Amino acid sequence: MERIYEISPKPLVGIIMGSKSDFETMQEAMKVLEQLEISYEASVVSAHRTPDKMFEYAEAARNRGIKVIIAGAGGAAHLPGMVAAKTTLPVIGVPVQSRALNGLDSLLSIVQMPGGIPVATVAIGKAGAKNAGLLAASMLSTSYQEIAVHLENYRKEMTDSVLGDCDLNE
Ligand code: RP5
Repeated sequence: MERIYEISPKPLVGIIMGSKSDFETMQEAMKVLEQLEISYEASVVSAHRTPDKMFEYAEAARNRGIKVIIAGAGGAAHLPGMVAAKTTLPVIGVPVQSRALNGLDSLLSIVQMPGGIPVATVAIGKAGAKNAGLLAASMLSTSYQEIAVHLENYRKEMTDSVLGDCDLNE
């Protein structure tokens, strides 16, 4: 498996994406995990181009200590759903904004899962990737108190910053 980025020997979050071309989008998830001091790894794993690696990744993830998988893909975006089919870890799907159909194809490919195999699907593009990182943090915060504290602080800083922008009369 091509490993393109890893910040911890024991990552809690596994970020996978269908192509290197998804990196710019998926970086938003990485940035927020770094801000919250959550260990992660990131790799390119393609449902269509490297299907065996996809299955190996999904099957091994839980035993390697991964708690949440964030999977981003564009177009015929089968990666999140197929990974979810091979693991009972929570899978968050990020629809990458495709060139041909602006990401609507990615969104529908990821969100319309059959009953029985859930994928928590976020918005198309960078906002979705950022929220995928935050959602992974929320999931982890139920078991890791320090992550709950970091999330509270993140939310407070965001609120304070928006409140600071509210008075346009100054
Ligand atoms: C998908 O096809 C990838 O997730 C990517 O979003 C899209 C295009 O891939 P490239 O042709 O840029 O490698 O599998």
